[in-house]
Amino acid sequence: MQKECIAMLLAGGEGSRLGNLTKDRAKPAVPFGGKYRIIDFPLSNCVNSRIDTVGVLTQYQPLELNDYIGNGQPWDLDRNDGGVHILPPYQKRETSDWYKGTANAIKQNIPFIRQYNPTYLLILSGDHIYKMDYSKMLEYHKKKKADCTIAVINVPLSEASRFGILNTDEDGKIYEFEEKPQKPKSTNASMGIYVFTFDKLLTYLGCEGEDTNSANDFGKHIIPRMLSKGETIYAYSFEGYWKDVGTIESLWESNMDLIHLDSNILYTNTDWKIYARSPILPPHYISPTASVKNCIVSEGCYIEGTLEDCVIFHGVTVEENTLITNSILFPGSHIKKGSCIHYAVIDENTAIAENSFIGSSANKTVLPSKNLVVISKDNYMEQSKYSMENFIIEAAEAK
Ligand code: ADQ
Ligand code: ADP
Repeated sequence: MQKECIAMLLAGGEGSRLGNLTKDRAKPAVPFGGKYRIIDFPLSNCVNSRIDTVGVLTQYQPLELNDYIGNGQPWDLDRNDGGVHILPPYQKRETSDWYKGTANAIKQNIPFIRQYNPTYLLILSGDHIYKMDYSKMLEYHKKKKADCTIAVINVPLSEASRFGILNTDEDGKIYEFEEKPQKPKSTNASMGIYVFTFDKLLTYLGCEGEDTNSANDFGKHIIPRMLSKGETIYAYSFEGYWKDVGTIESLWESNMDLIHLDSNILYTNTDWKIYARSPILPPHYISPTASVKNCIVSEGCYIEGTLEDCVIFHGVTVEENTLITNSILFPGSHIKKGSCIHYAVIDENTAIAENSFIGSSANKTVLPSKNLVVISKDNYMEQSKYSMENFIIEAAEAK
């Protein structure tokens, strides 16, 4: 079987900065945007870009992610010829090894890739929210006769040291790349999305005589080494919405972006569909006692209280005399009578007791990033346990 290009989706990072939300699920399996999981975005982008073969590299807490992806049917990736394949690190018996980094994870799965004999390999991250046509990036890579092409976006200088930062000549050819520099020399940031000419990548993964020990990571090792050896690396500029949702703050912000018209990607460009595995639930019900403003409310919800600026996932119950603002309620959470919740993320199947007060002040001038509260999965919060002080402690632990 020969495919021109297949995708490898890196879904195995620990995601420690998402705190309790990734305690027992991998980062790409974290719920997002009312009915999705983060991984729906790159998987849907693949299908929409006509890339029909995707290897998903898992590592930490893969169970929920595996269950979610299943046979790939929601993304139309349940195929005999290609489709989606979950690749855990213990697959190969003899050289079974924990992935040592992003490039090492690819290297350990070369036998999988070779089955398709691809000319090009697309490498994706499992923790980004965006809509992107990878086929255009691939065309650009071919046109430039590049060895590697990196998708690049402009970021604020204050955030640049979180990214791989690069400089290009007028034609877009990269001559300088630094992974997470302390003093960034530009605001052109790598999105961690790469197209490689596969044969060339093999050389640098240490498969053909190269020293292997320092080839574990794309940003730290592979890209700098290719540049130093004079390989042709191009920047592919991306201008749409893109967010790395690796922290609680960025995850919260990206959810909130969905309820603000200028930054919304769900209700714009709707031809570019984002697919998800959805539960079969009745439509949401809003009672006469309820007030709902500027919210996403998903199926199977039962709302009797007041909601403002919230993202509410499926199967959530909000009882009467409640006030919930600037918050995200994950599937199956249940907010009981008389409770107030502000600037919080309530994880799956969490019941909040009557008359609880959760989160920081409802005063919108308070900076949410300092005060976001995360209430962990499958909890039943007793009112007494949660004084205001406790919330602040929980928020600090979540970071
Ligand atoms: P980071 O996101 O910090 O920077 P990294 O932690 O290597 O890079 O993770 C990249 C992706 O791979 C994530 O989705 C992560 O979950 C996953 N991953 C990490 N280790 C893995 C492993 N061992 N097995 C499987 N998956 C793994 C990268 C680039 C920067 C760029 C940013 C953009 O290195 O140059 O600016 O992405 O977000
Ligand atoms: P975080 O939110 O903690 O930065 P990421 O998903 O971005 O989470 O990845 C966590 C870090 O752990 C990354 O630097 C990644 O390379 C590293 N990592 C992932 N798997 C392993 C492993 N098996 N051994 C060592 N480091 C790993």
